[in-house]
Amino acid sequence: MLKSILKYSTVLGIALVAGQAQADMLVFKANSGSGINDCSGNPEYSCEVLGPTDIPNPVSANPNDDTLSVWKEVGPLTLASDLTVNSAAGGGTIISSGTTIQSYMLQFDSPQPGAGTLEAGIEFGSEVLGLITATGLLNATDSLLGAPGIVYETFNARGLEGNDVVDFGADMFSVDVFFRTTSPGDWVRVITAAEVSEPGSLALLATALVGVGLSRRKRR
Ligand SMILES: [Ca+2]
Ligand SMILES: [Ca+2]
Repeated sequence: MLKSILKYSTVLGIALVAGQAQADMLVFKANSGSGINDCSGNPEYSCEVLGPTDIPNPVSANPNDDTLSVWKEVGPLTLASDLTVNSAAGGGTIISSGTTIQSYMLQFDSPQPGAGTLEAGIEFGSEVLGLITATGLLNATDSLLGAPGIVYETFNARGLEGNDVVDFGADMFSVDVFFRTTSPGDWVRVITAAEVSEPGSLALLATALVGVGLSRRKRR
């Protein structure tokens, strides 16, 4: 976390020196095993992790506010064929058939006149495998990777433009974004590995196994 903060301080410093609009930083924290459920950052902007019933349906250009919205889409899903992404974590643009994944949507659409900017680090509960950032590929993967029952409208400029930056975090469990948006905003689909048991469950499982071991010993 400290590393992230330092990194953002550096980025912000560079942005200020360069005389660009000040970037506002948000950090979404992962809740292991169940994706992301917490966020913090500059009060000028906010972030919201949407539950299944909170996702606007159909998903249009709205919500047009200063909120970075993130929602869980599909998973665990075992890919029946290679999935083309704009950027795969290991290089290239393919996540291999047979990989079990989870998809998320990130969406930021500022209502400001002119372009709004937002910088964020988003941490996930499992390893990030790929990013879908181009409008065409976002639209093309909605049917496979979109949240069940949600209608995704397609827009020109839905994806990222030249001023936007999105990259894999150094820890492989996070994504760093810098969005410069006008409606319909900037949308990124993040593909992670399927979530594994959360540490709490693992700890409970370990306790349970120890319990079984003890009771077996007792029987002997
Ligand atoms: Ca943009
Ligand atoms: Ca855009």
